[in-house]
Amino acid sequence: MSFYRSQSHFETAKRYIPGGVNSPVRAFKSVGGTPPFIRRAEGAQVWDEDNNRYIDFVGSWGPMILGHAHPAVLEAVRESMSNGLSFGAPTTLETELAKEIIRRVPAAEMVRLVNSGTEATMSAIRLARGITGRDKIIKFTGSYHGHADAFLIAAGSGALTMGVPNSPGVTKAAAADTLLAQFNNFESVKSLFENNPSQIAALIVEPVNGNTGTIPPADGFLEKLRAICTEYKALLIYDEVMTGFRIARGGANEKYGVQPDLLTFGKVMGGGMPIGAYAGKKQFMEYIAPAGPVYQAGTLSGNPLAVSAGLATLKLLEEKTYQKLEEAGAFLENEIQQRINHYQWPLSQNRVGSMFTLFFTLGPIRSTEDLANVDLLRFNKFFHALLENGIYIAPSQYEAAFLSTAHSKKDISRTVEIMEKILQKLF
Ligand code: KE4
Repeated sequence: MSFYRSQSHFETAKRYIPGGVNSPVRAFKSVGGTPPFIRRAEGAQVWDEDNNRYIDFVGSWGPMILGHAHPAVLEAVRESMSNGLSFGAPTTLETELAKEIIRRVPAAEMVRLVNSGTEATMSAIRLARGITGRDKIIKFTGSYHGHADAFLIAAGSGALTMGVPNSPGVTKAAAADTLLAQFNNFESVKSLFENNPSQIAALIVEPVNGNTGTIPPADGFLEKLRAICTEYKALLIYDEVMTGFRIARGGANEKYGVQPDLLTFGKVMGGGMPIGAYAGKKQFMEYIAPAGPVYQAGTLSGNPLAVSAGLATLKLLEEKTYQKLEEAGAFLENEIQQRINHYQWPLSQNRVGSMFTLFFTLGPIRSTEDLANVDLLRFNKFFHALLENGIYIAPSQYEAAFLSTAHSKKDISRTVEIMEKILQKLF
């Protein structure tokens, strides 16, 4: 494969944009090499500027659950934009999307739309602090909740990938209010509450961790988080920016049946357009301005095009769609597992529905800490060999890969065959 044009575009971009990208993880810094500049995408495939074609498992980091350029989603955006792009005034479309989220998500009684997952999580934290009058929050090492100061402490995703889980520019005061626990280690949560009994406003958790690779909650873990937040009168916040409408019709809230107080969303709910949301019990959400005193605002919040793309996407995501995604995910996982067992490769994998990660270390992987010995050198070689063979996974061991309804069984079989050939050479 030639990456000549992308290399030239990357050199140019670096002259005008920090690192040549508008989000760090896209720059291939940890895996090395040049990121393909994507020209177009359709279904499960993307093409770069050198006209290389890839089966795409990044899916724009989660939103593209229906595959790229789905006709119904494009049509919804076309129709919406013929009426204008943005009004800065309420529209019925926003009410429709709020109602659709409430129909799906058991703990959502009210919704506020914003423009990104980061806006959703930072607003949810501010709301929890406003309601409780408390300052501290608990997050988990390796989890990523966007780039607001409070979260860039032992953060996952790009922060972990780039080796900067604690970012410069985050003040000591901000960092002091963020307490760290270990995912799937309830004792680490319990001791934080015992040592800060009336200071914790909220615990924010990715109910399925997606930002140190895919890590499902241990049995009973979410129930214990619910119980201890209730006991200490802290709010339980589910960050479902990645899992929302991805792992089930009502996300992790529906799948695991535990009721958080607030939830955050993004990605899938916008079908690829810039959007986010936070939601929760009416008694909490009515603290948000202008209904209540906790301020949050946004020029393009509820943008009609983004909302139209989101509504069109959600309308095509019904129970049977998730069953199909589960079947596809299980097929992929079994095909890979058969080969891991046959060749005895030191690899493990986690999967929840259509999000999954192949770890270059032995499992089980239950928290970031279990990734201490991950073989990043081999992962990087694996990544580039896949790319050379037309398979595009996330350029980081600390991310999830995503299946869409556009991935065929043939795409999956071909991907596994290519993986097998590469791994036979790597081990
Ligand atoms: P955004 O601000 O990027 O829309 O959402 C932040 C966010 C919040 N919560 C969770 C659980 C998330 O996964 C994210 C964003 N995810 C990363 C990839 N794991 C986005 C990719 C990127 O940073 O470019």
